[in-house]
Amino acid sequence: MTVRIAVLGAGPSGLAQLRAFDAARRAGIEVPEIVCFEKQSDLGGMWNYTWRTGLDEHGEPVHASMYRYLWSNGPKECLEFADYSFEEHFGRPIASYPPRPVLRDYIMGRIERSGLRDQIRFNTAVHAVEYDEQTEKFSVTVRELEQDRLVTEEFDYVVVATGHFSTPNAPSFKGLNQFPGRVLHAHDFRDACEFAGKDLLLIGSSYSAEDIGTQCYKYGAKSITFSYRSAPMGYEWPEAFSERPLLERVEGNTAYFVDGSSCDVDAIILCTGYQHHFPFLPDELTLRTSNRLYPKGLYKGVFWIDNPKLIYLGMQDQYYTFNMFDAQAWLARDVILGRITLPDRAAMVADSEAWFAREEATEGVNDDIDFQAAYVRDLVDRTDYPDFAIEEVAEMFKQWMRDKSEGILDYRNKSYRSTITGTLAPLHHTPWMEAMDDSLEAFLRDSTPIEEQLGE
Ligand code: FAD
Ligand code: NA7
Repeated sequence: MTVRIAVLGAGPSGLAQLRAFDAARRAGIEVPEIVCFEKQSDLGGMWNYTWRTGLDEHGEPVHASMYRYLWSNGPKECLEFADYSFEEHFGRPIASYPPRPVLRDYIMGRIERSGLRDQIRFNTAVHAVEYDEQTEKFSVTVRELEQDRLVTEEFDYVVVATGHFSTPNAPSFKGLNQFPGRVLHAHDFRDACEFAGKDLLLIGSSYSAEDIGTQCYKYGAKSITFSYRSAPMGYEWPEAFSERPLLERVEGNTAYFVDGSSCDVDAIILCTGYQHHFPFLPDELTLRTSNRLYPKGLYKGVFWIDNPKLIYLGMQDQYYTFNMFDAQAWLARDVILGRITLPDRAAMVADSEAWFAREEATEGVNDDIDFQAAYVRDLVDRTDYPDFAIEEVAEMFKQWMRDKSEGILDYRNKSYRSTITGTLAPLHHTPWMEAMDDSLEAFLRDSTPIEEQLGE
């Protein structure tokens, strides 16, 4: 009987799993049958843009949290696939901070060139996964959205790659029901132009708050007030920005903060993060975690210890992204192929707890970066995923943090050197604050293909 694997989700993590098996197949190894279920109509996961919010045309929750004019918030050199460089994809060196459509093109390109699209069933939402102890198989029930019918199939392994930045964590605050302006979560934010000329209040002090705040300012918002629960971001903000402690209540359009200060605002955006949410999984298979670098219950951050035939990809908080998902997928592949044997349960628990404790002991962002680098190194050293300069990338992340401290509106104008090709990225033709067009065509304008550079 052929071994069957269900991959849930065709975002960067699920696609990494397809690519990992394809690499083995190309090396002459017999690989199992893989079916990837994706509820969207295309691959790319979070990197697909849609105007939709709430429920989609089939009544499924809209996955997208990305918005118009989103540019990479870290250097592309830190997320570059070790087996497929940006230069290979675009045929030219490109600047370090591409907008969303450029990164989407890159993610999709690797899959299209490998011809793996056929393994994905689009418009197919996973609704239930069950495990039968007797047969040792999973039954996966999906809704084929266009036909509106439920279908159940059996699999030996399930890879959960459904992402964890889609289901909002949306706390409430006193007075929001009466607030006269718009209140939304970052998940539903789509177009900064909507807020031109407005005074905005953003709750939260992490990536979404920082990026949506700076973006709204770029597209004409009058003022941005951030409200933090634990600590301010602490950047040297231009005059239109301010940071205040936690929102206490809203009366009319006046926001009151716990330090007694107040300000008038036109709209409120909850940038309060996301929940790990797996409504299709039974209790005993569900990962429950906050957004952290080492979620509990997973061996090597991937295998569900209570049933390692269930694999989770990309469930960590992320400095490393695409290349970390690859490293995870290659390890999952090798365990499924029997090239690597998992240790017994006690050893998996001990290993996972040691990593968890190590994360608990980190102090500050540089430690966190080193922690994730060590984790990725641990994965990469176990498989034939092309080794890449993981520790050099960690230093790049630290430089990125310093660049942000020096200029939160300017850091995207910097250049980094690819550890894969050795190329120093060219400067972009337009500083980020003035680059209003986020299309692929606008981004690639003025860049020179490699053949022309070589005079061919
Ligand atoms: P996702 O990309 O979320 O893909 C999950 C897939 O699973 C989706 O296609 C979804 O439709 C599908 N799915 C979900 N539920 C079901 C179901 N029940 N049935 C079938 N299919 C399902 N990372 C960076 O590296 N750089 C950045 O600049 C960056 N910016 C970001 C900005 C925002 C606003 C957000 C939200 C995230 C950002 N990220 C960034 C992180 C980003 O999430 C990762 O880069 C990456 O998309 C994670 O890949 P994934 O495959 O794990 O999850
Ligand atoms: P994060 O990084 O998980 O951050 C969530 C933020 O929300 C963080 O500042 C939290 O404060 C804050 N938060 C959470 N709950 C509350 C409540 N109840 N009240 C006030 N503040 C709260 O999520 P992001 O959306 O910023 O980033 C996720 C991804 O999206 C990331 O990869 C980006 O690239 C895009 P805390 O600091 O915990 O006190």
